[in-house]
Amino acid sequence: MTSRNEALFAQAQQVIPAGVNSPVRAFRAVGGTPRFFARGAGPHVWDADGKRYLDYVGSWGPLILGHAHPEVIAAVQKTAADGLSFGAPTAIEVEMAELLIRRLPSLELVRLVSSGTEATMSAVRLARGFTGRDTLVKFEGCYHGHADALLVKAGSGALTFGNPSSAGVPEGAAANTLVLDYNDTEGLERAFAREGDRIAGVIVEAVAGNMNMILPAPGFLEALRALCTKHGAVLIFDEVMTGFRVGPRGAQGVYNITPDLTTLGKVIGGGLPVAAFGGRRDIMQKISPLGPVYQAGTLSGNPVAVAAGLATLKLMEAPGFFDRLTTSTRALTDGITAAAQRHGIAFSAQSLGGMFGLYFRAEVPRSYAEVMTSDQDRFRRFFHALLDAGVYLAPSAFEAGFVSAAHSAQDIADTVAVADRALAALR
Ligand code: KE4
Repeated sequence: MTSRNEALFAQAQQVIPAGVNSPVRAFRAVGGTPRFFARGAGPHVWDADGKRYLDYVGSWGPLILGHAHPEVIAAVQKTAADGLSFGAPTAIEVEMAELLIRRLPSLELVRLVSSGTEATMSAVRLARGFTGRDTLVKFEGCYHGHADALLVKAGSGALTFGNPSSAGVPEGAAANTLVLDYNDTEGLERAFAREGDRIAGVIVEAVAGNMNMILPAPGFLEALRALCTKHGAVLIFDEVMTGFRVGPRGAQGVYNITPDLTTLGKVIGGGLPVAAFGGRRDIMQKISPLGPVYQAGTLSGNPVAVAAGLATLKLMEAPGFFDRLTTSTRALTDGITAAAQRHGIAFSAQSLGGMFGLYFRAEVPRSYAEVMTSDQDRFRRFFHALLDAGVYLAPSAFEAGFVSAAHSAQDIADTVAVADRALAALR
């Protein structure tokens, strides 16, 4: 009997490329049929067949309170009843900007946009406009959305400019992007020694979450900060994923580094399209219409979306919010690691705040090269065993996972028990 998921997937592929509106949703990294979700509540989602799952994707990070939090839904309904969009300033956008600036001391001015891609694309253009330079530095394995200048893979040799990592990106759009190795401080120093006064900016995931989760090596972010300061390059922390996820002040708060610009998304929209870029006043004042760097958006700061984000961020101010989230995320990773050890499976895991990484390799990876040695076949089998048992992980060995405030200690224990049975079958 064909499941509704299979029927919907067949139908979707007739009208949407690969049946999905974002590639990772197509399950190509794990195989099988994507689940079409019909409903979410708290830590759970239900697919088109009515099957329930504990959700550890949370829409790729935004749903830090869990699905359909009553106060978030109420804020959205109330705001929507007064109109969906005006294309004109609204008070709620000011309230959101003021809250973001209160929470992140590195923000002096902030502009709201509708996606992480828009935020990073705008921040890169702003860094180039502010410095009058063209060269951009990014790191292999870090993902910053799909703007042309950021769809670039490392050049053929060390310190060579990048090549497009996607069809449709002109050579010229990649020619100014230098792709370095994440956590390679020496490589960074060599790049600045050679290109320093041509570097407009460096964009980095201060905690990487798009090559699975990789933490910055001791001294890496500090070196980045010092080199950007020395050479007048703009340091951009892409905190679309880590902002208000790994801690109350994002990765910049955990590592106590002040970037020049920060990009945000996901959590600040609470599940609706809100993202942002902001930072030093002297840089942000170059953005249109104050300055010469153009940037715009029909639905930027949309009041209904902002209402969801604002309600989410306010609910996260509850005393002990991050302590509880950190504890439950750590219980998940510690529990699965202990089970893997009992079964003699090469496995490691780590967490920071409400974000975690699971790796089918003996040691926690510290670089792109190391994470690429993970056993993808074991991950695929583990992923499907959990999916069949009602636990939904990110459908790729190279994505981070997310716990919400709605996941109870029992939910975490149940997940660990399911993982234990799945790991036993992997021996
Ligand atoms: P969006 O344009 O997808 O809103 O944000 C792009 C982006 C920028 N920066 C970071 C650090 C990000 O993680 C993302 C998007 N993350 C992926 C998950 N790995 C979104 C999921 C998807 O592409 O469907």
